[in-house]
Amino acid sequence: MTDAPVVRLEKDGDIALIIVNYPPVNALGPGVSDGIIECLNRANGDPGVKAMVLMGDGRSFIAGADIRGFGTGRKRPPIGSRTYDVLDASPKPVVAAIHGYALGGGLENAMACHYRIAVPSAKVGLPEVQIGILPGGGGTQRLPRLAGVQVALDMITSGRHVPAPEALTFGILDEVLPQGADLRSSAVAYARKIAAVRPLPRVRDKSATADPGVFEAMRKSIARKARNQLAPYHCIAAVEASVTLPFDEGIAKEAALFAELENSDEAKALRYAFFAEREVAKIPDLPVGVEPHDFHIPAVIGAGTMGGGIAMAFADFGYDVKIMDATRDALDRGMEKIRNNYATSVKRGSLKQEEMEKRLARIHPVGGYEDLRDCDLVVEAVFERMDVKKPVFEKLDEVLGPQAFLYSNSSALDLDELAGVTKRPERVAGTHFFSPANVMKLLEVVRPPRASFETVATAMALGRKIGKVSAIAGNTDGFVANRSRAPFNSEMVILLEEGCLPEQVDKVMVDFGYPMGPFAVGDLAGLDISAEGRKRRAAANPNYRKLPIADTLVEMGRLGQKTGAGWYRYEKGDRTPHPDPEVAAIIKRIAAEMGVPQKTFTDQEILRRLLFSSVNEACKILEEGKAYRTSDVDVMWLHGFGFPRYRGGLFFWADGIGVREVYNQIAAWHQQYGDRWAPSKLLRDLAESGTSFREAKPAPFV
Ligand code: 3H9
Repeated sequence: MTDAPVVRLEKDGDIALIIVNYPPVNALGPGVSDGIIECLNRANGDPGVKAMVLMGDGRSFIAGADIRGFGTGRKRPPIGSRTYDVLDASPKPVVAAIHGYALGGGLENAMACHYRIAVPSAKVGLPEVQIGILPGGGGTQRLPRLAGVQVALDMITSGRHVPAPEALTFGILDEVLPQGADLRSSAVAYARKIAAVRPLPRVRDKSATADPGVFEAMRKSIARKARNQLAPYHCIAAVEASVTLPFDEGIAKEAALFAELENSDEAKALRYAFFAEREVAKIPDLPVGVEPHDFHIPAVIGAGTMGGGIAMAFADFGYDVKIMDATRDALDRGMEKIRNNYATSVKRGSLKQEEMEKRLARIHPVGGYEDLRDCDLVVEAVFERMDVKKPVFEKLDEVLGPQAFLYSNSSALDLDELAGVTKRPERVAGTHFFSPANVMKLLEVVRPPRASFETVATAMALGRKIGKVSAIAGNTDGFVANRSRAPFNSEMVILLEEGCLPEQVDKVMVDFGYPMGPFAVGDLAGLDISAEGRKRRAAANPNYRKLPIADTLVEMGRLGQKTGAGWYRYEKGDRTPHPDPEVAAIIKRIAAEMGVPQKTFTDQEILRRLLFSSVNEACKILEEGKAYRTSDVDVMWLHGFGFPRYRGGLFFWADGIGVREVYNQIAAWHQQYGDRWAPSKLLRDLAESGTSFREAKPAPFV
């Protein structure tokens, strides 16, 4: 850190430039708002200055309030003396000159300026809802006045980043500069052009109008997504105030609603998730100087569901990618599926036909290994069996240049064993995508013991480049995500043996915040997938807890949606799950054969049986040194399994209950159910020492 001021005043003739310099993203950290006000006052007091420009150094304009300051009791200036008020009251015009991001408090400051110009690559937005709060710097009052109520509602309840050209059409920006124009000199010229214009155009002087039905309609339209949350509704209420109240009263209403949200459980969880997502990208023991390698010609081996999805993920982010399969037939079928997937997006309106063609053209089917010679990065996604994968790796090792990286999309197999068939085990690691691979955000990067840091860092960077959240996992059966989830998957079926029904369990989990219940998800994925894994584990471990109900459904050919029946039954051409009396009868029969006593369950018992089993397993993973941080597990659950973000993640949620209570319950179930509930040592240590999951120290990564 240097002693350079976080905001400085420069002059270019009769124009003053107020420049924020608070790396890395110019958040409104300590001293920034005060600095802006001080510079503004100096410029207003300088008779040689006709107008001002507000801009940011480095990569952004202003990325918003300093999120680390929320919930800390940090004092904020009262309404009337905030930057927004001082900008409003400025007798000389101020031009906000935007590059990078103008988000949250950044855009709110820009809207309190008299003019806004931006480079074409800039993005603006009010993403506060994503951290459980609302725009508290006048955004809910100024944006509807500037861009209209509907645009304001859409932007504020979604938090999306709006590209500058679109923001121009909304009226948020006054001008988007031509490509390549220099922002600083253009802003100075713009300021000179408007310096004498009076009255000063102030957003607060405009009015916002809307049909009152708009707000109710918005509440209805977000109801499903905003389940269990307060912030999206408070956002709507605040925007409504822009229509029903004078500006100053609207600001007071916004502040009151903001105060209700700042320390809510939802805001705390979402702030935690924000920082956990940034932490997960860091490899703590990465030696200084190790950089990820760039790749130019990626390839995917296997054109099945996973391989096709992975190839789409590359193509979606602008990469040309080769794709290969064992036979021409399989490859053709894979390409057909890819085309159909894109066509579905076009039909739904989420993709333009022209964009579909561009993406398809980036996916290059190739006939054999010879065609892969020039590839520098390969993701293997063939059938999940070691004896199928090994020959593929042998062949890749033989054909590809020595610098090429070989990654496997395995979801559970021993990658060290796989690496062992090559002469480059240091260049072999896992890139475990989640299905559908072009949609799901999580990329689990698996680090087998011989993989080099370059190999792991390159996989992490690969994820980032194709829009994924990359998280590192150790080489353990099921890695981190699936291994921590596995007990949940068993427990949900064991609950059926004890008297639950799939629809009852699903309802509890949907009420908790999952987009779908776990049984409905099972039907979507196909029940044969997990049956394969169970078979493999049962063969390897005589004490493996069998799940006769799940096995029976698979034996009956009830494989899920694809066969019209699984845990639920499905009408032809419809994905709605219907509870099935036949399943209820099977459950009853098997439970009786097993002699399991039947009981009724509360929602809380169901929830805890599922999630505590995973908390315990995740603790075992940490004590074995197979994950770096508890928060990494949370990120995996958010992006791999649809865990509700406003609950932070598995461990964050469990911390809300308390380590001691979690441990006591697990210990009690250990007594009742036996070994599968044996508490992990780490969990016991945490409970005994009163340490939270967040503060837990995992064993060194191995
Ligand atoms: C707000 O404005 C409230 C107001 O309405 C009124 C209040 C009264 N604060 O994401 P990156 C850190 S709420 C603190 O990797 P990128 C981040 O943790 C705010 N820190 O970069 C990371 O640190 P580290 C509304 C922040 O280029 C580093 O910067 N604004 C903040 O991939 C780099 O971040 C938002 O919600 C912050 N506001 O993406 C915007 N922002 O290196 C939140 C970033 O130690 N920010 N950091 O891990 C973002 O969405 C992305 O950071 C951004 C850049 C898109 C800007």
